Amino acid sequence: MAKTILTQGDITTQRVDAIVNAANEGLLGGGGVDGAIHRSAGPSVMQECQAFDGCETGDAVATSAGDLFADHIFHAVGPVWLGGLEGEEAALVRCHTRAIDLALERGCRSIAFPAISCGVYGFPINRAAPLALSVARSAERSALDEIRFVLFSEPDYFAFARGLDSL
Ligand code: AR6
Repeated sequence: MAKTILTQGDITTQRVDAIVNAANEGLLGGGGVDGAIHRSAGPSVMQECQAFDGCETGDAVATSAGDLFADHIFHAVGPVWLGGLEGEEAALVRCHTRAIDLALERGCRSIAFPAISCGVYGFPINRAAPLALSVARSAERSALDEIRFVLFSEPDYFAFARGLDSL
C-alpha cells in the first residue's frame, strides 16, 4: 500500500524513481520548478522535450531524468488559474492522474510531485492541495510504495498538511 508523504524542500534532490515537473504546454522550459529541474537534469532532458509536439494542459509526458537521481521525469502541464470556472480543478486532477499512470506503466515504486500550478500559474494552494492529495489517496492501493509531495516553502507545506488532515 502506497504512503502519501509530505516534505519541505527542493524536488531536484529527491531520491525517488520519478520526479514530476510543473511544465507548460510548450515543454521548452521556464522558471520556477521547471527551470530548477532542467538546470539540474542537464541538456539531454530538454532535447527529449523538444521531440514532443508540446503537451496539452491536464496531460503529462515522460522523459529520462538526465543527471537527476531519478530514472524518469514526468512533465505535467497544470492549468493556469482563471478564477475556478474554466475547468481548472478537473485539469489539475487530470495532470496528477496522468503522472501516476506514467509511473505505473514504467514500474516506478516512488514518485515526487511539486505543488503543480501553485506558483506562476496562480492556483490557490488551499484549493490545489486537497485535489492533488485525493489523486494520491486513490493511488494508494497501486504498486507504488510512496507518493511524495515536495513543498518548497513552509506555508505551502502547511497547506498540504491541512489538506491531508481533511481528506
Ligand atoms: N522544488 C520544489 N518546488 C519548487 C521548486 C523546487 N526546486 N521551485 C519552485 N517550487 P511554478 P506553475 C514550487 O511557478 O505554477 C514555469 O515557468 C513553487 O514554490 O514552478 O505550475 C513553467 O515553465 C510553487 O509552489 O509552476 C510554466 O510556464 C510550485 O513549485 C509555469 O511556470 C509550482 O510553481 C508553471 O507554473
